[in-house]
Amino acid sequence: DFPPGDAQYHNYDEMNAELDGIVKNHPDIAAKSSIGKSFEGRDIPVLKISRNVQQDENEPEVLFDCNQHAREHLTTEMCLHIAKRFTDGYPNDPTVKDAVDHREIWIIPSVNPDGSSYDIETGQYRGWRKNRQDTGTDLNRNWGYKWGCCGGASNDPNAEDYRGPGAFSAPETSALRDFINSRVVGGKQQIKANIDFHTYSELVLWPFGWTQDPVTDGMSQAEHDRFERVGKEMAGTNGYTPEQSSALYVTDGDILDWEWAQHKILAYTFEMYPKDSGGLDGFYPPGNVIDRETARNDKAVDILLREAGA
Ligand code: 0X9
Ligand code: CA
Ligand code: ZN
Repeated sequence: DFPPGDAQYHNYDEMNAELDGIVKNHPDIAAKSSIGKSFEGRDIPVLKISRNVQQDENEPEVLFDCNQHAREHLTTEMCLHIAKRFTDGYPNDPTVKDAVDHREIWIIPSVNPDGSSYDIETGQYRGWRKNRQDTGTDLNRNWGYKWGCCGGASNDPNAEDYRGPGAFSAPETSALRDFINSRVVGGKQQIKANIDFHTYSELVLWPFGWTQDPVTDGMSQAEHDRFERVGKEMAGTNGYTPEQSSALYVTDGDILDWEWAQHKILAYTFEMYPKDSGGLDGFYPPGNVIDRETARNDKAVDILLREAGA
C-alpha cells in the first residue's frame, strides 16, 4: 500500500470505494461502469456524470482520464477530485451545475490499475511506469496512430518507453480505444474534448507529438491555432507552461495523436505538479499537496468543458 505519509492517496480498492460512494450519494447524476479489464483482470472503472445520467442525451461529452503511467498517482487523485467536485458541487456551484446539466462527463481515474497497484505493493515505491504485461508496455506509446513511426518510442521490451509488439497490444489501451470508439453515435464522435493527466513538470501539451511541425497532414493552421489558444488560456489559470507536446520530446503512439487524428477530439495532456524535481522523487509528492494541486486545475477543467460546446 502507500507509505504512511501518503495515506491520503487512493489505492485501487479505495478508488472504487470512492466512486461507489459518489454514485450512492448522487444516483441521479453519477453512474459507474467498466470499460474493460486490465492485463491482470482488474476492471477499469469509468464514472459518467450528467443530469439524467441514465440517458444518452445529445450533449457534448468530455473525457478526463488519469494514470496511464503507474507511478503518476497524483493523477488518480485529480480524476477523483473532478468526480467529487461535479457531484458534491451540484447544484450549489453554478459553473458545476451548468456543466452537469449541459455536458456528459466521463472520468477514468486509473487507466493502468495493475501498474499502479504493483508500484505500491511492497509499501515502498518501485518507480514503475508501464503496465504489467510481460516486461511491461508503456501505454502512452501503444496507441495506433503512427505507432512506432518516428523514433519516439522504443522497441526494446526492457525500455521505459517500450511501445509493445503492436499497436493496441495492451488490454488497457485497447479498452480505452474501444470506449472512445463506442462514443461515435449516429456517425458522430460525441466526445469533443479530453484531458489526459500525467505527472510531472507543470505543462499543458497538445498534439501532434510525432512531429515538431505545428501544421501538418491532419493538423491545419486553424486547428493548431485553436489548440494553442485554448491551451494557453488553460495554462493562464494554473501557471503551467503551454506548448506542443513534441516541444517536450517527440513521441509516437501517444493518446493525443490518436484521439485527434482518429476522432478530432480536442485533447490535451497535463503534466501536473511538481515543476521540477530531480528524477523519481517528482512522482511522489506527499499526500498533503493533493488538495491544492488538484484544485489548481479547476478553472482549466471548466475552460475545457466550455470549449467542448464550441
Ligand atoms: O512521455 C509521456 O508519455 C508523457 N510524459 S511523462 O513524464 N508523464 O511520461 C508526455 C507525453 C506527451 N507527448 C509528447 N511529449 N509527445
Ligand atoms: Ca451523448
Ligand atoms: Zn505520464
